[in-house]
Amino acid sequence: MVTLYDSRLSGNGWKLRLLLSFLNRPYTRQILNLAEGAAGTPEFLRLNPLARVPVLVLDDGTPLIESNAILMYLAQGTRWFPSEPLAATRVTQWLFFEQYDHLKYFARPRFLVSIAKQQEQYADEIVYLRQIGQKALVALEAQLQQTPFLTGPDCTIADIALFPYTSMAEMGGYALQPFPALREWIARVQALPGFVPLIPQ
Ligand SMILES: N[C@@H](CCC(=O)N[C@@H](CS)C(=O)NCC(=O)O)C(=O)O
Repeated sequence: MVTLYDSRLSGNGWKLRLLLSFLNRPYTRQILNLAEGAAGTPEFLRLNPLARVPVLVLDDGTPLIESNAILMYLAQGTRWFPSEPLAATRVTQWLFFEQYDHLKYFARPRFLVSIAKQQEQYADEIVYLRQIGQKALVALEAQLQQTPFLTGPDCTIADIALFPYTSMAEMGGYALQPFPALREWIARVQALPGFVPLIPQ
């Protein structure tokens, strides 16, 4: 069975727990306390020298890092990652978008505002991050005005990659009210069979 190294509130880990659940694939979850430096131990650094979660360790001990790469690995050969070249490229395009244009601009404000509660101390940085993140919301809304999911009628790992930090955007001070198609998409993903919340109930 695969082992997922995760933290309690990691949106990147949540991506993988969503896909594992949609695939109905059993796994063991190891929850690290990042605030206590659990990702910086010599044992963990052997799994990921970048000292970050998530890491997925395969049955034979091989560690996989980078959430979207792990999504691609797990979803290969399933309907969550189409194999036809153009469809696969459309999915991959959103995975790169998530890492370059999205992740930091949502994860960091969420952390500063709602987890570390350092909004005042980092006010300028938060304003800067939100200015860029806002463009990502506009891009997502434009696509979702046209298709129910990011690459068409079906949910793929593109949606799974973008879902966690977009759905938690308000924790970082973003307003989702002006983005109706995006809010409908969030509800659509939440309604999928096998959906799991960030914090399991
Ligand atoms: N690009 C990486 C980002 C992973 C990441 O930022 N993980 C966060 C938790 S969500 C982390 O471990 N942060 C601890 C740190 O950077 O010190 C991915 O998509 O997996």
